[in-house]
Amino acid sequence: MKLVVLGAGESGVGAAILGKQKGYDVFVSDNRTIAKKYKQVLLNNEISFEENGHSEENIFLADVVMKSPGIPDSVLIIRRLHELGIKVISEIEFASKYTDATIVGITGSNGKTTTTMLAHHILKNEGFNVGVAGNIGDSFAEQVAEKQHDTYVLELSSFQLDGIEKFAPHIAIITNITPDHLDRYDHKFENYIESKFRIIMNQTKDDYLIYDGDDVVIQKWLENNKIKAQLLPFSLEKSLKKGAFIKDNNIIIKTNTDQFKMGIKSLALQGKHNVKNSMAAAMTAQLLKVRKETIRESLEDFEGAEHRLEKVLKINGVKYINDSKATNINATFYALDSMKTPTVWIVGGVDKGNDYFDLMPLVREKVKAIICLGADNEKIMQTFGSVIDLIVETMGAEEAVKVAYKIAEKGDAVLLSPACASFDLFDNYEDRGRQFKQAVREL
Ligand code: UMA
Repeated sequence: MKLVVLGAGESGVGAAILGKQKGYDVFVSDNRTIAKKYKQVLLNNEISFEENGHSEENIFLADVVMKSPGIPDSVLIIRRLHELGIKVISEIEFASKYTDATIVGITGSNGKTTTTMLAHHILKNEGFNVGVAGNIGDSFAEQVAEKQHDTYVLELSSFQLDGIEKFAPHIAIITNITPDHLDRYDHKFENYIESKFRIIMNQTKDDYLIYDGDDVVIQKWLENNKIKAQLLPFSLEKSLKKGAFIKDNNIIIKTNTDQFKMGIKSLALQGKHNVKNSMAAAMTAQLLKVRKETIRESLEDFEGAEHRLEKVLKINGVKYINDSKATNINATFYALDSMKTPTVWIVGGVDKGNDYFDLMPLVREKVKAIICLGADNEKIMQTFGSVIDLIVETMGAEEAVKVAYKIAEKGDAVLLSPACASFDLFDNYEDRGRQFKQAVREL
């Protein structure tokens, strides 16, 4: 069997390793120069590859193609593969065939990294042999090849879900659905919603869907579609017979016969959205029969995700906060909403179809200056030019931090919450966050 892997990044190289281990004739193709680190892995594993272009004559010999999530369906090579009827799947689909592990799959527009890390943290503390993968960290396929975990907590992007066929998580979580990545979905929100709900398409009545019961987009979809999995909503607004809700400042979780209770004040992660993330992770642990004591302790001592409202330093009474993971409007909405002091806001990058007007009330209320950090800042300047007096364009993290340092006064905050992807000026959002933190530390 010939496996062709398109894209030699984290998912592609992981899939190639697993494919080779399972006896496939593997060929990796990348249309750019392959990063040194990945090229070395391919060479070490004696996996054949090409770079700086996709050669059709090799690729069309495939029995199955694994497409990296960053490659859109609209590119020529993928369209041609579809025309030829060659199966194109994601790394998640490919890897899940080769593991019997219990899978927790977490998707949503925001909060999925935090919820994934929280769920992983609880299960690990309970002594589970658990891996964390998907849209986060080391490739799922590579871990299936090399680690043999019994349980995986997978953060799943819509791109990864687009390429599934039989993948069926025992527990699926949808944290929320708000517009994101619309450039990859014909600018149609409904296409993106459908993509997210692929997470439940192969579940059975023995599986679970944990979801935000206050999210109208999710509610509406569930009203109009049949689903087999058992539903466990979480809500901040209503009490529920089954699911997670708030009563007298406590989180209450009711799954089947079991009940769990914990004070909101003792959660390590504060803020409304984090209460929801904690509820979803705790419900997952409850379903997997983790002791209540472990769930409670883990939710109390969790340290938070890097690049997600991460406190960097306080300098001259000014707080510097790294929220580089905020790559869409909704994430930045949460960030600005959580600011309690006047804010110098660093924003911009690759816009995926943003409507910045949703942020207008928060910007009026909290933002004293805007620092643009992107190659093209036209839309941001046009939107906020009439309400914010001071808007400065910068072309790098260090420059943005230096400008922020000049503008911010004691008691203010400097918030990097870009609402955009990072690929114009940085390798990825992690690179952007790290460069920001480095620049702050060097002030
Ligand atoms: N490439 C081609 N042909 C093309 C286009 C790209 O060969 O037509 C090549 C590139 O040259 C590059 C490779 O494909 O070498 C990159 O593939 P990729 O962009 O899918 O990157 P990976 O390294 O495989 O990382 C992916 C996820 N990236 C994306 O979805 C864009 C990572 O999520 C994920 O952590 C990783 O798989 C784990 O397996 C990052 C992300 O930004 C964090 N995700 C988006 C988000 O969170 O918003 C969805």
